[in-house]
Amino acid sequence: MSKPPRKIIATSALIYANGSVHLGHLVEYLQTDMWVRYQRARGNECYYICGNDAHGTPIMLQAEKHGMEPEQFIKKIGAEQLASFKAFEISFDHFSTTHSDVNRELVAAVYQALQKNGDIKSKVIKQLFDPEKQMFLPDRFIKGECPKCGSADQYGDNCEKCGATYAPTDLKHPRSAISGATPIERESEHFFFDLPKYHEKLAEWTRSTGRLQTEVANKLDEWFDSGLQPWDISRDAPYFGFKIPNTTDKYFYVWLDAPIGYISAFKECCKTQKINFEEFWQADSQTELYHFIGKDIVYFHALFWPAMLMSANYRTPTAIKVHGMLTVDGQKMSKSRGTFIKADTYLAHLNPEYLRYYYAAKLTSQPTDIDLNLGDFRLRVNSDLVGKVVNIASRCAGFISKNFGGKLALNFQTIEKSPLPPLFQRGESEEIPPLKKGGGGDLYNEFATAGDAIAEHYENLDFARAVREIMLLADKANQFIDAEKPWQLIKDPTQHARAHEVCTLGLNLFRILMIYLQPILPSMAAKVRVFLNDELIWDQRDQPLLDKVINPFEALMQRIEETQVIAMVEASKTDLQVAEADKPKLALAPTINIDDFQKIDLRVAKIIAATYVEGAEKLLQLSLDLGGETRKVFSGIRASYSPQDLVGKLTVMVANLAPRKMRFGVSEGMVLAASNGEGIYLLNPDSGAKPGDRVS
Ligand code: 2FM
Ligand code: ZN
Repeated sequence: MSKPPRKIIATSALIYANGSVHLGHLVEYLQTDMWVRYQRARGNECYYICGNDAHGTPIMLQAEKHGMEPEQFIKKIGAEQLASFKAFEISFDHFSTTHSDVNRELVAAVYQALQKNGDIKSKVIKQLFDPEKQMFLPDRFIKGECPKCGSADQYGDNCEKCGATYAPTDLKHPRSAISGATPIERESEHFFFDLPKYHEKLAEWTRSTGRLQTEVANKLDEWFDSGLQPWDISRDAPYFGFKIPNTTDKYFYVWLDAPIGYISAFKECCKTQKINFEEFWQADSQTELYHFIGKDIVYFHALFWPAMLMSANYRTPTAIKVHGMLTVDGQKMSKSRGTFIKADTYLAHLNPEYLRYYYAAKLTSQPTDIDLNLGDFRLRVNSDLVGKVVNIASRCAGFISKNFGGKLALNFQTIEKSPLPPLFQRGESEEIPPLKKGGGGDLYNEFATAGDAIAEHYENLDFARAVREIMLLADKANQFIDAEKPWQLIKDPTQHARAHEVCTLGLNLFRILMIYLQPILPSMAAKVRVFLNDELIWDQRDQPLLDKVINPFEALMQRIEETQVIAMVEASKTDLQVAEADKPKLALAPTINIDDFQKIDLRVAKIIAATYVEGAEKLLQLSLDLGGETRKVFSGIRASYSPQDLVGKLTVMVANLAPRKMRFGVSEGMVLAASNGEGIYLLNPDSGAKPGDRVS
């Protein structure tokens, strides 16, 4: 007896409603979509639930900049985002927004439950306030000098140069990134969720089987070890969000209402699809819930969220599936290099299924970063999809339509090495006979049985392995056609029957490959369904198509030309210019005089060695030749540079900075680099400068 269908909800992280979908978002959304499509193909009841994350200060400010009310702004952005996702064939069952009535109600209900449990405490805290803009400033909207290393222009929560983390009130010479005003400290009452109360339960939860990838669970242990802190869940007006019941000017912090958005989006979906909501969300639910997220938001999903669900007596996620970040050509996406590619820019130049395939070929079950190498992308898609998979069909289809009236053969009999009873002879009420050894039947059988391993790889999110297996099969199908040479058989009238069977088997092998590839390539699969007059059902892969009329073959996929990729990169650079024109001017630091400046001894330095620093995600250690003297300096440039790229380069350093003791050793100076949120760029003197030269 076959197992009853599993009941599953899968979600991707709700996208902030203030920007366009880009190729980074698509790693996660495509991963989720391919997994969901696989589940559906296996007959499971799987709902893909998503929406946008509409609240918070950045969205409020962005709406203001566009002269719109936030409600109007998020609607416009939400519609654009949904259109981009749809164009990439992402098959949401429902796409909602956290700014919905259903969510407002549910957030209030959850909050009430937390309060009832005694999990909400209030406390007066000090925060930086922008006296000009009349608002409290989130950490990201405060800039100033790093309290540890003195680097200018650092955010309120951490320093990109030395990697230190701190409170915004620790910044030296802080200023508001919104108005440029010097912020003042102000007190305000905030509400806190008692996260430490859930320490034990969460530690057990995160370590239970299958819940988290090992690497993620290990990272969580670090947080458990350093002690969980009460979580600040309120924000003061002005704020775009839901007002906290029984307060006049307090709002829920966006990260409280965002994950509850998963539940409310599902609730909306239940209305239209007649699903039993309680069955999926009650505390003892037997259904499955999976959140697909990036590694940057693990803290929220694996700690705050389950704790909130425990407190409010809802079920917790079955597992959290964490993926790595996207790099393009080995580096963080960069607007200036044209590798910060928006979904719509990509779509103007390339077929979405190319990217679906390439990501699938790279995605594993591990939260490691994945690289979109644009050269490899083109070669791989051309070679695998066009050169291998589509090639099988195009080599066989023509003969079937020209020579056999578009009808597939009755069996693969003549392909057998010895005279054997017909295989797969399809009679009205006949059972399909068992497959025989040593011929076409064997090959068919091998393709059909490979589905079990491929299924397991899909289930485990090891898409790269599934793709590898599928391509090995595609190679075998092509070798079979190479060996049989139907183009020669067809010239010899005594070999016509054999040519018919070879092409029939070729197309049947192609059909199995497309059954396997369908979660990755839904639109190509739709064309194949029409071509083969077949529904491409996973569980029918062991029943070949025989003695059946198929339709004329039409092109399934074009090769990628290099010019298309170049055009996409160029167009992405233009996107940048438009975005730059839209940016507010940077608020400058207070004026200094020449004497202040001359206190800084800037020197040309040559990088003679560069190494990773164990345990420091952002740092590299550089050895610098200062013209007769060597300095060792830690620099927060790891996100943008690999050690091997740096050795031999000239740069500029602050040579008279007092040595600073850091967690990893002493830093004897600082190198100069520009940073703009998407990358860090070391300064290089023009050619001719020598180590030790003074910069003034
Ligand atoms: O990090 C982000 O992009 C968030 N908007 C994800 C929210 S996921 C969920 F909690 F809503
Ligand atoms: Zn610093």
